[in-house]
Amino acid sequence: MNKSELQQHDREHLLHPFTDFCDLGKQGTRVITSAEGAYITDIDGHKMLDGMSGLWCCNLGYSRKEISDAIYKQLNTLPFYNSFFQCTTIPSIELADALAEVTPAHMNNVFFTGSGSEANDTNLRLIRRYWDLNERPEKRIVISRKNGYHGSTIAGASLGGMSGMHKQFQALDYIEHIQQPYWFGEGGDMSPEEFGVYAARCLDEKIQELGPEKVAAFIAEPIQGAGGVIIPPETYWPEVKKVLDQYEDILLVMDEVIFGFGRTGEWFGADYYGMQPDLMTFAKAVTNGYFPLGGTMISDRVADVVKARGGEFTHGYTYSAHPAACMAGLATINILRNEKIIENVRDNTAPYLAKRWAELAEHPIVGEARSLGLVGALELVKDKGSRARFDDKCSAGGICRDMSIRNGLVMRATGDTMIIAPPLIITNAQVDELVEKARRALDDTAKALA
Ligand code: PXG
Repeated sequence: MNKSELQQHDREHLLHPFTDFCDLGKQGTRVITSAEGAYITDIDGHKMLDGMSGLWCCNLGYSRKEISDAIYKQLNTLPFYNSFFQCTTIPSIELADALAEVTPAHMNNVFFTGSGSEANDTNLRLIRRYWDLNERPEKRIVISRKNGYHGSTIAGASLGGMSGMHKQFQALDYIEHIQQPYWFGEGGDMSPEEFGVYAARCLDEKIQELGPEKVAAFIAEPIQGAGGVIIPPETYWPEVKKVLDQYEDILLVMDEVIFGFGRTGEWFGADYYGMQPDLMTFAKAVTNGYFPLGGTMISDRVADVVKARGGEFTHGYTYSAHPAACMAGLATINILRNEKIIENVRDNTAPYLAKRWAELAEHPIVGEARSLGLVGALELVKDKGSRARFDDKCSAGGICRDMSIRNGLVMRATGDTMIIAPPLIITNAQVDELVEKARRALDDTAKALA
């Protein structure tokens, strides 16, 4: 099939995620056909620097044969066996071991799933099981944040605080959403430090309002990814820690689906912020995006209860601990360790990106340029002083995304916030390329909006 035939068949038979089907039908899909290192190429031969690592997952880029070979070899040895009914497979045991080593010291058990959404469903099941076994059945409510993202199953979307999603389904009634730590958008006249404390105190306020005896857990991404790379003010996580320490019996779930496996320059966001979560969701980069796998890491505190007290945990998925997925995970962790990828992000690429990305703040339509580790965001504004946007429809973001792709850089728009999360293997020369292409996209956007 040629390009227009492919687009026609795509239109006729394929429903895409998070997509306006009418719009897509009119524009036609971009057909991506190959990829190498940090670059993807479409069917017209247009090569682009992938500033989004696929979908926040191909952290080692697209050319890691060690990972695809590991999958292939496993598929030819034992392509599938389940981990139900007292069965196990060697890759799943080895990956569980490796995860216990690379995750925080107090986390030594894993429950495997097929995705991040499923892992958050698993978290809800584990939280309930934990409090039931502790004879605290009244602890049912999970607190989450507005504009957080925790997946697209009913549980994941209920935990998430995306208003557009909530309009299209009926959310679980035991989840409560609080203020997000988005200083640029919602901080008003407060300093970032004041606002960080304020947003964390909203957790305490909500706990008090609901009654601490009813609150089972608080779930949050270390940094919001899909919500627009919202890097909390430095005061936020220390204050959240203070709030939770005050109660002791509210579980902390950190959703590391985007920030796990090195994106901050530490193995996990929890390491970066010095937090000790009770449960930690992962997916995406655990297999470098080459094979679907997710899971939740379980702290000893929770594992000691759910494992030791007995009784069946009536939960699991066919593809929990899929052997080929586990081999992909092992190969990924081996590369991260052997090539000191995360150390290089921390000591080299992240500081370099921080310096170069900050230069974009001087651009006339940029109200803020922020970055941490290997993520970055640009807030597009009409007026820097008042932070006023161009319009209510977020057209600036859409234009800038299209201009960026035309200039050979995949940069995403969430509303009028432009975001990047390039592969961890990006070189400093490629960071220069990324910043220059982003700058050109900003120039073109400013011209188009003028
Ligand atoms: N938690 C977080 C923090 C995520 O970012 C999930 C859970 C769900 O994972 P699965 O594997 O079920 O998709 C995610 C996924 C975007 C975008 O537009 C982000 C995600 C997925 C799709 C699109 O940035 N994150």
